[in-house]
Amino acid sequence: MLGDQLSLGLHGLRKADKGSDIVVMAEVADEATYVPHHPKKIAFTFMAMRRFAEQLRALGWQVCYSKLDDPDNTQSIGGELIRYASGQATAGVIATEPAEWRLIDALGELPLRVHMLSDDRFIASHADFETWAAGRKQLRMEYFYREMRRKTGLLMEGDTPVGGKWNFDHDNRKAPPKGIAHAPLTFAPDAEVMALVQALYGDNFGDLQPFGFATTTAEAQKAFDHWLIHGLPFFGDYQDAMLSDQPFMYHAVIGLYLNAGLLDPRAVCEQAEAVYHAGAAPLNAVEGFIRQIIGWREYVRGIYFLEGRDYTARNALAHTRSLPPMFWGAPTKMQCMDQTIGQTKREAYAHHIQRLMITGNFALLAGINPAEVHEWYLAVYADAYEWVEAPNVIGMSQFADGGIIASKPYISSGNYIHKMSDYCKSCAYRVQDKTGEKACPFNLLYWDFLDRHRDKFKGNPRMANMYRVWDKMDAAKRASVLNEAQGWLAKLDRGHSV
Ligand code: FAD
Ligand code: DLZ
Ligand code: SF4
Repeated sequence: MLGDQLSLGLHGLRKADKGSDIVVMAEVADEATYVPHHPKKIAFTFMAMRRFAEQLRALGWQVCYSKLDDPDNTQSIGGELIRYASGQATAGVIATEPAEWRLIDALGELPLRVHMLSDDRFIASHADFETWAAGRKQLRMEYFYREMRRKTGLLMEGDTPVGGKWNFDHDNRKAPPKGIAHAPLTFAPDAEVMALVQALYGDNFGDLQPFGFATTTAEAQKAFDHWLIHGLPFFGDYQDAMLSDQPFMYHAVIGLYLNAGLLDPRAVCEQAEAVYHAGAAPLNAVEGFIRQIIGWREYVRGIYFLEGRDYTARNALAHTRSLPPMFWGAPTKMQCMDQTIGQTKREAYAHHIQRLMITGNFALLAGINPAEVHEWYLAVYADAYEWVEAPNVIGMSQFADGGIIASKPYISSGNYIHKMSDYCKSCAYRVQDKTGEKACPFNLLYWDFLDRHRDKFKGNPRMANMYRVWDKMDAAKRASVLNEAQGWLAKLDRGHSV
């Protein structure tokens, strides 16, 4: 059982026999170092694995558990399976399909008989997604989502969606509120794991202390119950809003629990639906939340497996700039980037709009190599696993898949950031300046991006308006925008603090 398979209902456990099978769980350097994970993410994984192993033992399972610093640990999943198998003269391995190509391939190459079972914690199987995708020109999430609503019956009245509409996103773009209360519940960490992670991975980007994530299903459920009361009612309205020093806004902060297996996607949706039926949260909030899980989460998994192993290497816009040091905490004068990266370092968390419209938007506009962007996102968030991170980064955020997920690039000038946040108020740059020394870099880079990629996007009807505005601009102004953008990027490349 892998570190993201911590579910008592896991397919592999259901098929195993308590009397004769042994559960193998292993903390290994291979998994802890395939990217420089945030120390909070490694600590969360090891604590949750250890507590899950205890739970299994209490239920009567025999568990072979490798701690990272066990002297005999071979430091790879395959190595540990072989080591335990040789001690037991076993016939083979029962595995639940790993969520990532790298480990699927590693298990396939083992000199052991591996019986691979589907991961049926997801609502759509690989076959379901392939059937849905077959013959479609465009794989739009919205249509997939409707199928998932029908399949689960969530927020349905017979064949029709509750409230008469499938999607209430239109109501979910309110500017940030004043003062905000929701913060996730926190829990006590395991001291032994904290010391281990500090000693081995304390130099990775990210603060290990203070650590407050839930590490069992019971704790994660408590955190979620708390959010259902205090966060869900406002989740829809302020889903896209950002405020300085408010890292969580009204978001659920459950991605890490769902992805590790501590919470079940259907169950959390059913609980949110019950809150709606009890009249304690509005439909736009509850529909929005359910859509993220049975829509987006299932959809990106479908795309990851449909598109295959080379997906993470795609670079449709041929972007080659290196990821600037500010992503690893070097100072920046851009308040929006400073806030988003700062909280990422502290919390191993940023919410969706920060990931998409601040750091992602910046990387795309600046033409950063998507492979480097992908590695960064995979490393820094506690909920990051390749199957969900890569489609969001390579596809949705960087348009590096050429438009499989996004019908147009998610780009914006400073104006959008100003509308949705309070960041610009305390920034060294001026969001209203389009050119000049203090011009917001997002303003310069936005036009530079559109101009650079005109051939690619000029025919896209959803972008026609952007090009019309650009083309109407005075020629001298356009030249100075492009000139200043180049100057700004040159400073970035020279390692200046920008
Ligand atoms: P909430 O906003 O409260 O939403 C509830 C749940 O819905 C999330 O926990 C998540 O399970 C699901 N969800 C919401 N949006 C998405 C989405 N676009 N794709 C898949 N599931 C979604 N999510 C990850 O789980 N792991 C990642 O590594 C990851 N990387 C991302 C990178 C980029 C560039 C972008 C734009 C998005 C990424 N997401 C990722 C999606 C989303 O941002 C996170 O799931 C969300 O921010 C997690 O915080 P939360 O639990 O508070 O979510
Ligand atoms: C993320 C992670 C980390 C940091 N460490 C381990 C580990 O030591 N052992 C393990 O089984 N799983 C770990 N994981 C989760 C795996 O990397 C995850 O299962 C794969 O990336 C597949 O999604
Ligand atoms: Fe970000 Fe520009 Fe606003 Fe500064 S002015 S916070 S760089 S959008």
